[in-house]
Amino acid sequence: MYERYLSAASTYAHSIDHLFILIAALVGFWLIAAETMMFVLIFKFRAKPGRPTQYITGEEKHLKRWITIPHALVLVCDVVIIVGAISVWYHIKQDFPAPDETVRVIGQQWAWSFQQAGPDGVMDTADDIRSVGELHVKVDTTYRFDLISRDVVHSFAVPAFRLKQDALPGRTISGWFRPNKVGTYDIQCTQMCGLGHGLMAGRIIVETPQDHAAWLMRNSNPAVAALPPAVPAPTADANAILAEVRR
Ligand SMILES: [Cu+2]
Repeated sequence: MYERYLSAASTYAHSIDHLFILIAALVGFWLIAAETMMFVLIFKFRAKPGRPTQYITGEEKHLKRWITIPHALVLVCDVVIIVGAISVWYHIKQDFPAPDETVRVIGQQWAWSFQQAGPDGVMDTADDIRSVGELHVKVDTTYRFDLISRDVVHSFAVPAFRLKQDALPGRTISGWFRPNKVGTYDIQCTQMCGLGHGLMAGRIIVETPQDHAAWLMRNSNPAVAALPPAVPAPTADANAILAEVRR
């Protein structure tokens, strides 16, 4: 339904969309019902010449029903929303499927950088691929991400995946996603993280297995792989990363 405005490119995107539609429908129904009732009563009981004002305490049984019955029905809707929300939360945030690949996501003022295994398939080895502002992933592959922050609170968001997770300094927070549609999608930081917050955008590129294998080979030159890992220092390289993002 939302895909006209925002593509859905992960396996759980539709679960989030369905939850939003459920909440909008239930809350929207009661909003329209209550507002309609209010305006009907205002119109029906407006001041008219010769009609005396009625003083109503609202304590009579037949009047109280107008409160108690909708109240009970709204509580039933609340329970439906809570059950829906918990089941989606559990599916996305608690119940991790076995990952095919792992990627490290690093937030720092003001760029996202990524580390993933090179052709050897093992993290933290010389052929790892590090990138800034651009993450390449393979379609129909379950990724586990380990999210860290080097400085302040950031929030890693991929709207097309319906993925959002805060990054907290001093903690590694894990999550997962499984892209199911080839394309290029936005990465955002959705937590005000300083002056350059608005610059902290990136792209996630979902590729076919062939394109991903080609990218992997192109970016892990054996000569580069032989060098010691070049993790950018948190502060020294911040300007270089910023310049990269602005380019
Ligand atoms: Cu940020």
